[in-house]
Amino acid sequence: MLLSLSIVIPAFNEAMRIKSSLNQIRSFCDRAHPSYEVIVVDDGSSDSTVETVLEMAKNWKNLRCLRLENNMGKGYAIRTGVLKSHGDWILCADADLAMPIEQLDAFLLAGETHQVVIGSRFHHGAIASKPPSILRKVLGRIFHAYVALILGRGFSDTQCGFKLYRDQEAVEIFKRLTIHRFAFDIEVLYLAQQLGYSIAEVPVTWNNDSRSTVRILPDSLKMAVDVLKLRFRHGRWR
Ligand SMILES: Nc1nc2c(ncn2[C@@H]2O[C@H](COP(=O)(O)OP(=O)(O)O)[C@@H](O)[C@H]2O)c(=O)[nH]1
Ligand SMILES: [Mg+2]
Repeated sequence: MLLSLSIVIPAFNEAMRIKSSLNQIRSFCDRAHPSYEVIVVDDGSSDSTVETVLEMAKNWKNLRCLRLENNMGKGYAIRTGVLKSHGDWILCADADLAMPIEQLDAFLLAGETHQVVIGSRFHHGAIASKPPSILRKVLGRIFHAYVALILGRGFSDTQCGFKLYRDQEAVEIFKRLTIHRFAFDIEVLYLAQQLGYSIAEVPVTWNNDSRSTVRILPDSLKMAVDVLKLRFRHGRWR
């Protein structure tokens, strides 16, 4: 099967981490899925993310770099990449590639029967080969409990940065997206449900990267407010 795959990577000040992630993607895709494109969406970085990606693109025709003038948020960056992608399948992955790319094949398999496939770090069978710090673990649990309280127990992990979509369904979801920062993942799941798509949760193996771009206090507060907005707009999970 000739598979056409787009990998969308949102990147905000990722000059230090993105090269190694892109190299891993390149060696895997060249071998396993040669019909692919990688779209890095620079989210108004102030470091040398763009230069790093453009340098790699010089001898890698599958790599493209889209640039947002100002920092718009992870959700907006992904939306930009998804709406510019050409693949039949779209994988959205974080720049640190905490979920190794080799798991893509399990996601594609689940994609044969579901339109949206989301990674889960907390589903039975998930493995943290490099576990997060206690602080990140506690904050993750608090956020998960908060989402369950406000929206109901819909999904085991809404925030995993590894999600696969079929192309048309991804466009339908992302063109409706209104939440542009980290809580966008939750709106994606609402939209997928409303559009009648089936969603698979696939346990992932993940290596926590302690270098996060997330600013714990301001980003968490913004997320909490956005979850409330979604609750009042759409009600609880179905
Ligand atoms: N913090 C932050 N990350 C962004 C933004 N826009 C895009 N991103 C990307 O979103 C992803 C977040 O992943 P990461 O920093 O590893 O977060 P964590 O794994 O939840 O700690 C990375 O690929 C970032 O580069 C933004 O405005 N803020
Ligand atoms: Mg990360």
